[in-house]
This record gives sequence, C-alpha cells and structure tokens, in this order.
Amino acid sequence: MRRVSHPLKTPHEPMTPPTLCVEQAAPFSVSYVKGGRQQEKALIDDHTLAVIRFDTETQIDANHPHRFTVGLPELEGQHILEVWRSPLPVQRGTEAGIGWIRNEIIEMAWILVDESVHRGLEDATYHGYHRLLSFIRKQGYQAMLRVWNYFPNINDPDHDLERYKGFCRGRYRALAQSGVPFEANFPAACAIGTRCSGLLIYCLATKTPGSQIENPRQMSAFRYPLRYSPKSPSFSRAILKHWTTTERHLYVSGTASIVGHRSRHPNNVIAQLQETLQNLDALVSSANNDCKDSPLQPNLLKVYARPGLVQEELQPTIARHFGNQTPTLFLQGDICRRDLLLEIEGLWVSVD
Ligand code: 3EB
Repeated sequence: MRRVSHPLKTPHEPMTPPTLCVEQAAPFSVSYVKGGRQQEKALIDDHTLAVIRFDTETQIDANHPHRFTVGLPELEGQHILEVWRSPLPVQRGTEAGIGWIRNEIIEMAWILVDESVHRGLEDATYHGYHRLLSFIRKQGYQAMLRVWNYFPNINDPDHDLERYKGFCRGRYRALAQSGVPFEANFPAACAIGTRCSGLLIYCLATKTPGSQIENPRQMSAFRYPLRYSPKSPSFSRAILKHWTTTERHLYVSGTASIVGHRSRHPNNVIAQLQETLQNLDALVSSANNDCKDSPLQPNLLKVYARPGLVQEELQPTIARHFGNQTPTLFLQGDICRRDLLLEIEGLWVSVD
C-alpha cells in the first residue's frame, strides 16, 4: 500500500511510522483561516496547494502560482484566507500564463485573461477555457470537476449582448471544441461579477470524471430557454466525486433563487436566501441518494452578495440552517442575472 511520510521536523526526532494511507484520504482539503498577510507565510509548505485571498483587485503572481487574489472584497473585512492542502507533496509552476499546482491525483490551474487583447468577453472567455482545457489535458488531468469564473461588469451590455451571455457563448464554444463528452461532464461552476479588471478562471481537475448531480427544483442550466442566453450556461449543479471507498466530495455550483428556470423574489433578500437554501437542500438530498450510509455535510460555504447587502442580513439565517460550525465566507459580488441578489456555493463532504 502506498503511504505518505511526514517530513521530519528535526534530524533527532525518532522515526515515527507513516500514518497516512493515501487510499483512505481525499487528495486535498480546503479550509478558511483568519489572518491575512501575516498568516500567509506560515501556511505555506510542501503540502500547500493554494492560498487564496479576497480583495478589491484580482492578482496573480507567476513566481507564486499557489498564491492568488480574487477581486471580490469580503462583506466584512475579516482577512480570511482560503487554504487548499494536500496530503501528498505538491509541485507547482507557471507555463505561458497558466499557473498550476498539482499532486499525483489533482491539479489546480488558473489563467488571468486580459480582455483588451481580445475582441470582447466572448473571445476572451473562449481563449481562457481553450488554454486551460488544453493544458489540463496535456498534463493528464483532463476531467474538470469545478471551475470558478470572475470578471467585471457581468450585467453590462457588450455590443448587443449582456456580458454574462457573451461569457456563456465563449465557454460553450471552448467546451464543445474540447471533445469532452458533453453536458453530463460539465463542471460545477460559478460566474460572479467583480468591480476590477481581468477575467480570472481557475479550476480543479483530475484524471477521471466525477458524476453530475442536478437539482429537482431547478431546470438544468444547460437546458435553460435561450432568452437567458443564446447559448445556455454550461455547468452542472454539482459534481460528486468518490475519492476513495470512504471519502466523497460534492462540489456545489453557485446556487441562487431560481426555481425551474425563473428567478424568484426580486428585491427580497430574505426570500431569495430562503429559496436558495431550499435549492441547496434539494440538491444535496439528491446527491445523498448515492451516499446513503454517510450523508454529505457542508464543509465550507461561500456566499456572494450584491454590493450594499450586509452580512448581518444573511449570516444568522445561514448559520441556523447549516449549523454555527460551518465555515462561511461572505463576498461582495454581482450575480449573473440582474434580479438575483445572492448566490451560495460550497464543498460538502462525507466520510464513512
Ligand atoms: C443559475 O443558477 C445562477 O454560468 O457558471 C450559477 C452557477 C449561475 C454557475 C455559470 C451561473 C453559473 O443559473 C447563476
């Protein structure tokens, strides 16, 4: 059986038998750590996949691919870092504008696209996806499980189309061209509007696909009527991945107050939140049909709220719903439909 040994702290420490069986552990874990810049260095070692910050500007650094900043400020500046860790040693690098970090099982990869060198957001998105998909395939991590999309002015018009719709077209073109078996293999995703420049796309990829979970309360986004976008959004509501015989991850896409294909409760934050929580419950229940012995538990949540909303309006209801112990990060962001005020995504896990 393959085992991972922990690095020795000092040469004098007794050799302890390695304890971690790779087969029994998921290939990464994610947590939120309070602390900001001071804390950052202490979090980085050979097992760090990524440390993600949230602030007013999107920032990447080719010399440090495992550290990047998403241009969405926290609702309350708590300086939370999102930390991805690997039980296996990691490698990292950058190659022609793509940052990558990987272990034997998974790869995380990002690209920051400068829209101004493309004809518009559609082409920029196509380019970003095309580059990322080619890259992960070349590395052998061809199954994109989860993807995060952040770009400015998501609700603004661009030529004759809302920018989100241009984004949907570009993404669809790249996915269609990539030859990945369609629809059933769309990654879980979110697409959120920033107030800063740059189209940031980052993804979690692995070698074999997970399974698509759709929501019984919602029409599959890839089947939405074309009035929402000339190309329906290419994402799965969630992706369930059995990492080992005992550990499962459920990557839950951005979930909002949409029932069927219609937005519900315009201008009513509390009602939108309640509807969103019901949608999440329905989605996770449907994933649990595959995990009867050990139900999925929320491990980490991310809440995107339109600028102007305050954490106090949302946090107590969310904490009551999922339990006080569920780490939740509140970010300011624009939702892809004008009438939506918030969206929630997250990672659910189950361990036998
Ligand atoms: C929705 O359900 C709300 O285009 O990648 C949620 C998650 C939404 C992902 C995407 C859009 C996306 O349609 C919006």
